[in-house]
Amino acid sequence: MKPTEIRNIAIIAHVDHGKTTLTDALLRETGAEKEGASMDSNTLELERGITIYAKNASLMYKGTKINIVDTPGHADFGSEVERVLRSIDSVLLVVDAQEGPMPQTRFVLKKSLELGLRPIVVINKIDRPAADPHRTEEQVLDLFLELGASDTQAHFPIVYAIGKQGIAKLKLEDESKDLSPLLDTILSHIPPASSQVLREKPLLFQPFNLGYDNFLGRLAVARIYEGTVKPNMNVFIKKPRGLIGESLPGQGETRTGKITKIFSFNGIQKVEAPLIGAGDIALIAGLPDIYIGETVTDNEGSPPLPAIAVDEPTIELSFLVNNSPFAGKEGKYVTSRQLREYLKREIEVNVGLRVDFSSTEYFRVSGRGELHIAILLENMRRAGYEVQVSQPRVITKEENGVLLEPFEEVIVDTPQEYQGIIIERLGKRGFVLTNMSQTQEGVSVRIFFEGPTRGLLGYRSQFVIDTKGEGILSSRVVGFRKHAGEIQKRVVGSMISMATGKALGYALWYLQERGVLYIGPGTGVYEGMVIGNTAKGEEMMVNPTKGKAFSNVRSKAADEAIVLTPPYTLTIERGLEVMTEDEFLEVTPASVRLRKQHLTENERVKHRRN
Ligand SMILES: Nc1nc2c(ncn2[C@@H]2O[C@H](COP(=O)(O)OP(=O)(O)OP(=O)(O)O)[C@@H](O)[C@H]2O)c(=O)[nH]1
Ligand SMILES: [Mg+2]
Repeated sequence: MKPTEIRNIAIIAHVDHGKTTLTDALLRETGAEKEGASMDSNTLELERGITIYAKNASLMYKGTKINIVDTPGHADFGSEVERVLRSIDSVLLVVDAQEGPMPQTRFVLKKSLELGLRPIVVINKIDRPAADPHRTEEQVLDLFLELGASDTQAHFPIVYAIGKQGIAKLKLEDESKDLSPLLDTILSHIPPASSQVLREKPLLFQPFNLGYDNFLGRLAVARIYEGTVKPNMNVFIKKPRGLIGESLPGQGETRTGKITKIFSFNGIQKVEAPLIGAGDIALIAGLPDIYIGETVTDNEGSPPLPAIAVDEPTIELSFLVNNSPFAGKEGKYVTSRQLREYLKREIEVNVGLRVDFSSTEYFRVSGRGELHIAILLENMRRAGYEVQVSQPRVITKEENGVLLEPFEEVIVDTPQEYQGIIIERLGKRGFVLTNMSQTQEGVSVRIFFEGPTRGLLGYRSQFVIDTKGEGILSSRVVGFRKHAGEIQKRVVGSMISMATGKALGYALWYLQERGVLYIGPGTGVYEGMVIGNTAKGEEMMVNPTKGKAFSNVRSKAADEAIVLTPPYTLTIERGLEVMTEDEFLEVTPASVRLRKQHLTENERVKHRRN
């Protein structure tokens, strides 16, 4: 039997521009998956409507196998995308026809161009009311040129699409009922990945992702560059050499291993295979300590492939054993050893994440942004863990005696009336306006800023309030720059419980006048727990458990007059945003609580004095 031809692509874009919807539609149209199946299969992904992990799928079209990697668009997960790009032959660069290129569009395109890939541009969502495919196209071309695209790269094919309806066309005026124009472009534009010559070489692959199977353990996801992989093969595993100027631990070292089972993708399922040849993407079991970027070969003499670069973390915080008065009540895993084991496992698959295990009191965790950390915590609590974390801080470093900190590019789309307050607030937080344009004459604007990540921490919820939920803010780290000096943030004070017990409606009704509450009636509270914030910025000791004083004459009318505003319930992300330096966020399977590090007023006073 003649092996099938293969094409390997990744689908890349800014967050929400429609990658997953388009991938799902491609799988459906070619019969690879049924109605209702989605690449966003993880529970957190389904709940949040965003892609968190890069995932593989495959489909058959006109006798050719097309492997597709759907990638996350959120900037915090940028390193997921980078790794994938090394192992595919081209990308579908999806751009929302209404929004145009956004920060993450630039980032993923830049990485693709640097790797010499020749993208196919998909102008998507052309059905949106304010879609402007021509303008978007011009902006995309400008972006290619600005990023130094070569001549061949800048002559990219364009496909217009409505991913949601499963429609693609080569010209806007074309009639189309399906995605075949896009599929045909993939076949004609992307070089075949497989060949007889490649298949006959010694085995060579490099994992770009890791998976896990309850029975088989760790799985390597890899493009087979050369040769053919089979079950029960003995292989050599080589650690990568560092990038230029970098030295990696154990670089160039070789160890041996034995592959047990191999799988390829069929739709979104993995299917066991007797052999997988060069050009295809495979899941490989049997190498328990395999890591991203290592080279696997059956030819001891072949040199390791270059390492896969991963961006540096930008924020850090401490993870501690939960020692709140409610510790151990809601979680299954609460000890330091259990936290350590979880984090050890996590850093193996979560590539943008780093953990310093050297302290006995806490684990120092660094990541690519607040969402990156929030997802980690969310996964931990769902797995039954309890943990406490400190306020996230940006990572600074010194180069040639100059203090540097991470900077971000921010793009805001907002109704025009809110531009003043946004510019003012971001200005105070160290952000400089770099560009501004009308997106709809007299109605909405797009504003570009640059400033320190530090200034952005805690700003997003303010932004939602300031724009009445109508603004869109996106950002991405552009690198480490000279420290921006002191910045002004609005300080909110904490409302601290001085009692332990259950919060009562009557007490909350009284307290809600003084600030925003994080809890509702019936919530268990302890001394030192933060139950809300105070608008004026001062700290306030309160007693949320206090009932109404008894009086001889009970007045029914007065009891019924209690009307409580719905609380601003803390999620992990909200908690990370509102917390201050002297607080911990307590995360358990059932609750997210904010607390003072020192629970009693006495201890706090003592601590402040030192
Ligand atoms: N109007 C319109 N909406 C679309 C189209 N395609 C997708 N959407 C919507 O856009 C939103 C985001 O779609 P996704 O496919 O999840 O976007 P994504 O690029 O995968 O997002 P991330 O993976 O989080 O970066 C969803 O609400 C889709 O229903 C389209 O062609 N037209
Ligand atoms: Mg997605």
